[in-house]
Amino acid sequence: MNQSLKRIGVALAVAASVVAVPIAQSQAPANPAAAPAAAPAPAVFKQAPLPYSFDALEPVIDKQTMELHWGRHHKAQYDALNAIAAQNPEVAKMTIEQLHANMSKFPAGVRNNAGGVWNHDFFWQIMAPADRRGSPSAALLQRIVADFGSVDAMRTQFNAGGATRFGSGWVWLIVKDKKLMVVSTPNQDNPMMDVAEVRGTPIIGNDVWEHAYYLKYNNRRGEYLTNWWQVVNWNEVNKRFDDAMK
Ligand code: MN3
Repeated sequence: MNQSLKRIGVALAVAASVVAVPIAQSQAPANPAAAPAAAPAPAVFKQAPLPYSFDALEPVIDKQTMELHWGRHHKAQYDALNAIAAQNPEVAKMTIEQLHANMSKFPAGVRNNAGGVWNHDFFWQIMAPADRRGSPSAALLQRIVADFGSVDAMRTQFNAGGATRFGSGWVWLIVKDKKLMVVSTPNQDNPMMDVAEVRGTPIIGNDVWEHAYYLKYNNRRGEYLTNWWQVVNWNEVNKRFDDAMK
């Protein structure tokens, strides 16, 4: 059976269960067959596989957190964005980057889900297993020292930005006008969006939603922020820095 027939089958099964099952029952997790209901119609936006194993960032980020973060939270954002795209040709015809540049024209659902899609795609890439992490390039180090005084000072400012972000959001190291800056954004916003307070190109970013750290660190966001630097993929950060400085 091809994929579209499978999808139609799922959609029919879901439609039938929605009609047949009273609301009280449909809220109970009694019907495992209904689980694929979250799968959207034809996927315009496709989630890439995690570029390493779920336990590759242990002990800094635990396997279960990665499984839930990539497999549930990030996937749900792809599914929701695809569900919106299925109803909205304007969304379906744009890339994630084009959506970001035009975010002010779209409702909150696009902002939250396209933001979440981009943020996590980026996040997975700027972390790596131990043998692929590398170190900051000479050009990046020079820019960090010029803009912050030292790598430690940059990290301190970045960690403070993450620690003081009230509720959920992200902290970023961005390139803006060929200089580095630390900024933070609420929810799934990011500095690529036309609605961002400060716009720039992220080269490092950390997710400070509780789902990113709570299983292992509980409420200790500061400890997570400090430890997180151990898993940064400097090879990828260097590349993004070079591109942003062009
Ligand atoms: Mn997250």
